[in-house]
Amino acid sequence: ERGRGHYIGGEWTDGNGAERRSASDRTRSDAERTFESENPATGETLATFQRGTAADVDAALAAAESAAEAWRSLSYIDRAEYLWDIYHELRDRHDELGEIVSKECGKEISEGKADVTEAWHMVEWAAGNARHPHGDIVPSEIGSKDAYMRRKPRGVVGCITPWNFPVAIPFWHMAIALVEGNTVVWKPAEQTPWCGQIIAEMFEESGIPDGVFNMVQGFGDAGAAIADDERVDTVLFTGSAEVGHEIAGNVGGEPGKLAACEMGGKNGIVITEEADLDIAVHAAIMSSFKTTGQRCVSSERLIVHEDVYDEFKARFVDIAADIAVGDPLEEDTFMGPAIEADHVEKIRGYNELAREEGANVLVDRFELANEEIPDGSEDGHWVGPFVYEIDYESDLRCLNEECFGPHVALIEYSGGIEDAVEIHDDTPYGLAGAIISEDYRQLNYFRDRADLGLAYANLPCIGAEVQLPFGGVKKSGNGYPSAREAIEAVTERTAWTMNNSREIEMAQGLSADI
Ligand code: UN1
Repeated sequence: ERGRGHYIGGEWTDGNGAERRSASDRTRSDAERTFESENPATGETLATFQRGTAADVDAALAAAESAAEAWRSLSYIDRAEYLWDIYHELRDRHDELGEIVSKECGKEISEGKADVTEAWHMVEWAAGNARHPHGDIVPSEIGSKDAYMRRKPRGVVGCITPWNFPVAIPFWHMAIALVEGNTVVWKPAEQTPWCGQIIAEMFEESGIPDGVFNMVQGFGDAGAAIADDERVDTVLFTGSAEVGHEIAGNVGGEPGKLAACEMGGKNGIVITEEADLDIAVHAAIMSSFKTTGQRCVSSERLIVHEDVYDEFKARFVDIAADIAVGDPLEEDTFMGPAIEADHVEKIRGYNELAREEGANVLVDRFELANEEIPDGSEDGHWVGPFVYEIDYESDLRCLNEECFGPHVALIEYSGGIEDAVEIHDDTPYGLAGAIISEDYRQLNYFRDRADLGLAYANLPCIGAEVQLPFGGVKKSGNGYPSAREAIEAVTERTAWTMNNSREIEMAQGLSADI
C-alpha cells in the first residue's frame, strides 16, 4: 500500500512535483524518496510513504505563512470549532485508531487506545479553553490607568513529534497552537507515518482552511528544515535529548524565535522503609515495563531502602521474570516489541554496558525464549525485561544514560529520605519520578526537593493527565511543548496599558513635567 504523501496547503502531494523538486532531489533514487512503515511485532511493511525534503518543508511553510493572517483573525471559538470536529472523530473511531497505533508502534492494545484517549482529552482541553479567559486584568499604581495582559499568536508553529505517542503528542502540540491562532507545519515520526496520515485526514475532513495545518512526512532532515527555518516562530519538539538539545541550541541563537523541547529522562522511583510494598512493586512494574520501557517517563532506576530491599527485590524480580511479552493486539499481553531493529541493538548495548559496569543481573529476558514469540512473528523486534542490581556510584553510565527500554537498575540505599533524594537527583535528567511511602513527611520532602517536572506519590511515574504541565528540568526539558503549559510557547504576551484621563501620569513617581 502507498501512503498519500504530504498534506500541504490543503492538498495531498507526493512532493516529487517538478516545481518543488530541488536539484539534489532529482538525483535521488526512488528508494531514497520513500520509506516504509513497519509493524514492529511482525516486521511486515504496512505502507510506503514519501520522504519529505527541504523543498517540501519550504512549500508547507509558505502555505502556513499565507494562511496565518486569516486564521488569526477568527475568534478563538470559531477556531476551536474545527478541533471539536476532530474531537468527535477521535472518540467515534477510538477502538479502530487504538488498533492502528498498536500495529504501527507495537504498544499493547490498551496502551494503543489510551494514546487515542489522551489525544481527545487534549483536544477537549484546548478547544474548551477557547471559551475561557486568555489574559489578566492587572492593577495599576495610577487610578486612571487600566492594565491588562493579553495574548496573541506567535505565527507559524513547527511541530516535531515522537513515535511512542503517535496520536496524543501531536495533539499536545497542535491543538493548542491552532486554537491560540497559529498555523502549523508538522512532521510526524518516521516510524509512525500511518498515524500521521490519519491525523492529517482528520484535519482535512474538519474543513480547516487550507494552509492552517500542514504535514510533511519524513526523517530528521525534514525536521531540521522545519526547526531551522526563519519563518517558524516557535518550534515544539518532543523526542530524544540529542535532537532536542540541538534544536534548543540552534533556536536559542535566533532572537525572537522560541523552542520548547521535552526530552527524555532517567527516571527513578524511591521506595522508602515506610513503603507499602504491594504499591511499590505494582508501581515499579508499571513504570519500568509498560510501553516496553519506551516512554520518556519510564523508570530505569529503583532506589530502595535497605530495610525493605530484599523483600522488594524478590517480589519485583518474580513478576519481571514472568511478565507477558507478546502480540500487542492480544488483551493479556503486558509488553509489546521494541520499535525497530536499531533500537533493539541500543537496548542490547545498555544491557551489556550494565554488566561491564558491575551489574549483578537478576532477570535477563533480552533474548526472548522461542516459545514466547508469537507464531509468524519471528521478524518482530522482541526484547524482554532486563533487571539488575548495582552498587551505587555517581558516574556509572548505566545509571545516568537513558536506555529507553525494559532495562532497570535496583539501587539499595541506607539512611533517610535526604539520602534517597540525593541518589535520585544524581542524573543529568529530571523528568518524572515517584516516591512510595506511607509517611507524608517523606512524600512532601520528595515533592519539594527532588529535581523533577512530574512527581508522583504512591503511584507509577507514568500516566500524566493533559491538564497538568508536562515537562522536565535539567537535561529533560526547556519549556513545555505540551498540554496546559504549551500556551506559553505559542503565544506572545502584550502588557496593554490604557489611560482613562486627559493627563499623563506616570508610575514609580516619575515626573511627567515637560
Ligand atoms: C512520553 O513518555 O513520551 O505521562 C509521553 C504519560 C503519558 C505521556 C507520556 N501521558 O505517561
